[in-house]
Amino acid sequence: MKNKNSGVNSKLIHSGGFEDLLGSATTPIYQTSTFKFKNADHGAACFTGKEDGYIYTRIGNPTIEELENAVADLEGGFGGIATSSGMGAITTVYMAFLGQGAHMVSHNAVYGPARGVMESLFSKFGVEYDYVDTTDIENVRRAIKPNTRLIYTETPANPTIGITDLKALAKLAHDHKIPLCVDNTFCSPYLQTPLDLGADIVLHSMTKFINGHADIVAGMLVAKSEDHYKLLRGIMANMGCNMDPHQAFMTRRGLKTLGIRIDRAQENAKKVAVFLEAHPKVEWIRYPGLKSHPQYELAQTQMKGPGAMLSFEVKGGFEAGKVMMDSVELALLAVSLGGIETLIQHPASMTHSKISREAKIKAGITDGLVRLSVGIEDAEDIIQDLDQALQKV
Ligand code: LCS
Repeated sequence: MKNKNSGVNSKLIHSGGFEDLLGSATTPIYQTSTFKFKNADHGAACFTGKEDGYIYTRIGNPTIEELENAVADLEGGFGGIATSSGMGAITTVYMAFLGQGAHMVSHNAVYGPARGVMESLFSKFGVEYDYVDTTDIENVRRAIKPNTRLIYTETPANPTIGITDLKALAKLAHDHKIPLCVDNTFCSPYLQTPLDLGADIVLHSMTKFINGHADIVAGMLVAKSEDHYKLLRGIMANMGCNMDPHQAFMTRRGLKTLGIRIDRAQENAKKVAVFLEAHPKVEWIRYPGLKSHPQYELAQTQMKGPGAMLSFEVKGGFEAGKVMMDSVELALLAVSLGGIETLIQHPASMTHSKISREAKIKAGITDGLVRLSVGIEDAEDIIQDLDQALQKV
């Protein structure tokens, strides 16, 4: 964008920097696997990096690049690396910083497969790890070892909605010369910009709020430094977890309405949270916009709003929660989150089922925890739906 001081909603629409020769208002879908060189010298120069030019879509593509530039601009980073999925972004980060004998400290309440892939796959290659509650920075301090090469967290965390102090965590990481990667999926850059708080890499499952329409799976990494950007881009391209041009077009389209979607979902979530907190059949609720949230004060300063994700437990635990989930009519009983439709799911048996029960309990993922992603329907209808489902309990 020409005006670097533009507001976030203007950036959502106009960032990316693509100027179409024919004047197309949207970035065209460059549905091609490869690109013609001007001549042999040009081809060789593209490969050495002496000249700019597209080579092959796994390495780079204009439609994908426009999305990468837009998200990097919103996050305030050097550059973005789009991936086939959020998991593609996670495995790229692990591959970039961890190898034989290296150690990672991560949050104990991260998206289930982010932990599962470490425990079942990376451990086979001699990578060590500790999962601790990063909402208490002292736990991270105690877990750091001489061979720690990556600190990784999610805030708010999936599914406990725990909030980690990113400024404090970045300081600790940098005191030990360790990079910090933050999964910003639950907020999106509309509500939180971790690089501004000291993180080195931001990660997204763009499947969620950024695309927002439950029709695309996609991921993104944004690096603050050029060195990290180059490292991550090379690994993404070599692992082949690149985005597809059509996927990029769809995600870029979703990104344009991120602001108005989050504003609306968040307003709904605030009303739903107040309703659930007062409901006699609800045992507890975690929502960053409620004073009852343990990190309420931190949320006020670190996030631009409390977002649209919450978790709660129905009195009577899992059995009661199950009755409720089976009784919703408007909300969809489905995994994923951050879309226009309200989604309800049970992390212990669904998104986090591959983690041992002991580890789940330690992380606060109780058997009765139900996660709600509040959509943009009418708030009254969402509340009425949850109310009728709770009455069946
Ligand atoms: N990070 C977070 C915080 C997530 O919630 C997810 C997916 C991922 C990364 C992975 O992204 P993906 O590869 O799916 O694009 N979370 C899901 C969830 O909570 N339900 O279904 C998927």
